[in-house]
Amino acid sequence: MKKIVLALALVAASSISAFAQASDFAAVDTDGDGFVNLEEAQAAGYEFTDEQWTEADANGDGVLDEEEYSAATQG
Ligand SMILES: [Ca+2]
Ligand SMILES: [Ca+2]
Repeated sequence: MKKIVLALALVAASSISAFAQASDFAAVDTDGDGFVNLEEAQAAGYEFTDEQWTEADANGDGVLDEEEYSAATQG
């Protein structure tokens, strides 16, 4: 059972990175308001903890602008 879970986690991790490379800010910003909120980020396959989200949201407005998004998702 543990092996299955691990395998699924690996598949999920590899598909997330593949998607991240193929996607850009505009694609993740599905409602087109110019910001990526946590729901949009999660829908795109990113998994942010509250802590990670707070850290990524440099100006603290609760959403990521393109600059914050790039910084959070690259590297
Ligand atoms: Ca948005
Ligand atoms: Ca922000």
